[in-house]
Amino acid sequence: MNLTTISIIGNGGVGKSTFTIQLCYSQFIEYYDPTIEDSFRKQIEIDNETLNIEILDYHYYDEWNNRIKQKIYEKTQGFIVVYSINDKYSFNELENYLNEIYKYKKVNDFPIIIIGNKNDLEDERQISKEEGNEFAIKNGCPFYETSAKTRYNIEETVFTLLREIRKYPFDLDSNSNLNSKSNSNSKSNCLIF
Ligand SMILES: Nc1nc2c(ncn2[C@@H]2O[C@H](COP(=O)(O)OP(=O)(O)O)[C@@H](O)[C@H]2O)c(=O)[nH]1
Ligand SMILES: [Mg+2]
Repeated sequence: MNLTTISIIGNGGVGKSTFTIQLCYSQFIEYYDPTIEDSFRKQIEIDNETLNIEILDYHYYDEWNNRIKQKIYEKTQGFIVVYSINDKYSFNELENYLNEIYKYKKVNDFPIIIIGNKNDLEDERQISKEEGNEFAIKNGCPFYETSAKTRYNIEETVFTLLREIRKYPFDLDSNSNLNSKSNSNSKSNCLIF
């Protein structure tokens, strides 16, 4: 069965697990044990096609040895890179996550979507939507603000990433991305919702 593997990464507390559970089970959870490292599966109907997706929601990257990380990054076909609109620090870290992807994938372009989560917390906002959008444009990635609480833009995010993955010239045999090094044309235009 054809499986599309997506990893969700970003600082602790930005809502990665909540996002994943909202997507897969349509539930908002206040607390999810941050030590649980998990993968979730879901069938998604997109553009008249049924896709099986696997979302890897892993934690504490920094403490991992590189081999485990390498394995996970290797099988990932698209990344959701998350910050939280009420946490400037998580926004400032985005660049490191992107660089890490490019380092492990040995490419300078890959299916990545950037999301500013917790957009229901308007009163606590530290990063404007424009700042998020500008960062995404600079890095050639689609961008959404989302709320894993209200489900705002959760499915749209995943649909857009799946379309990015479909456009990307993965090597069909190995599922790697050998062809993509010089392929900067496939970078998407930025979307803001
Ligand atoms: N208000 C609000 N809270 C959220 C949202 N997403 C996550 N949270 C809360 O933020 C906290 C951390 O979320 P979690 O998914 O564990 O973060 P992770 O460490 O990135 O996996 C939890 O208390 C969640 O309920 C959101 O979109 N809005
Ligand atoms: Mg988590």
